[in-house]
Amino acid sequence: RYIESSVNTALAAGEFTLHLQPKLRLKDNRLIGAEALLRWNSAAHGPLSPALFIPILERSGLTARVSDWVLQETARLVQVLGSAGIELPVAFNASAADLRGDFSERVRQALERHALGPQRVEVEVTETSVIGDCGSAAAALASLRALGIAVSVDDFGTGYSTLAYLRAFPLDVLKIDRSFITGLTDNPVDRQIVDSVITLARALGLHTVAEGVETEQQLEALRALGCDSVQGYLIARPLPIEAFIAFVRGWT
Ligand code: G
Ligand code: G
Ligand code: MN
Ligand code: NA
Repeated sequence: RYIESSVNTALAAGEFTLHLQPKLRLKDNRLIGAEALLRWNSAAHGPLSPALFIPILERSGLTARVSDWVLQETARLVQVLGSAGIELPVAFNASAADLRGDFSERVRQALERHALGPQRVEVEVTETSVIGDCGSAAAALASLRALGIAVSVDDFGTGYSTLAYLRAFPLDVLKIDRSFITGLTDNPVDRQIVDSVITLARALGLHTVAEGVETEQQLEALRALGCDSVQGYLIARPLPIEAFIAFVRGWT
């Protein structure tokens, strides 16, 4: 309850920020984009994890203002990156409630307002976020893609109906959940799952991103399995914009 009442205050006080975590393409070792991850540095409670407060906001129907802020802030950060000579696309996370209504129109307007082409932002949706609302979620994703905006399915393999989602939703990128990457190098079952997911994604023409890559061994195993890109602490943690710019400049 306290969280609910403090959202508006927090937005006004600038307690929300987006940190950027880079994605690395394995075939040429180039950075291909970033994921924007929400941080709430609460004056009253210290840093709060989105894993904690997003579900609370969703349950109380309070996501709209925060989601709108995330969209505008993503567009602003893309502009800041552009001014620093960095043309990488930035993906933001969209939750279930975001996909209802005129989502693609709001994204289009944000791009227009910041004079950005559709290739500069991407949308990550979790499987669970579209459960129960297949028709309208699919329509929202289809109109995003019609605008030229790439759509990723996040946390792949953790929801239910995983495979049905690949059939129901128009997608560009499949992000393999971190829980499968953790066991990749010493659990044969995890390795087989990751192998199969990559093979499946390829057959469907989807780009694969492995999440939560923390070790060199995991990265090499993913390379051997034909994964396209990786994201995780091995490359970089989610970084404030200035640190992200410095990281990109230092990347060779
Ligand atoms: O960065 P971190 O591991 O704390 O994120 C925890 C969870 O919060 C992840 O599942 C992530 O997808 C989600 N998340 C992070 N930023 C956002 C956001 O801006 N919007 C939504 N809806 N979820 C987010
Ligand atoms: O659900 P989603 O994939 O959007 O959540 C990403 C979350 O995972 C973020 O909270 C981010 O901080 C976290 N994260 C990113 N890279 C790593 C990593 O290498 N290891 C761990 N444990 N968490 C990570
Ligand atoms: Mn994500
Ligand atoms: Na994820």
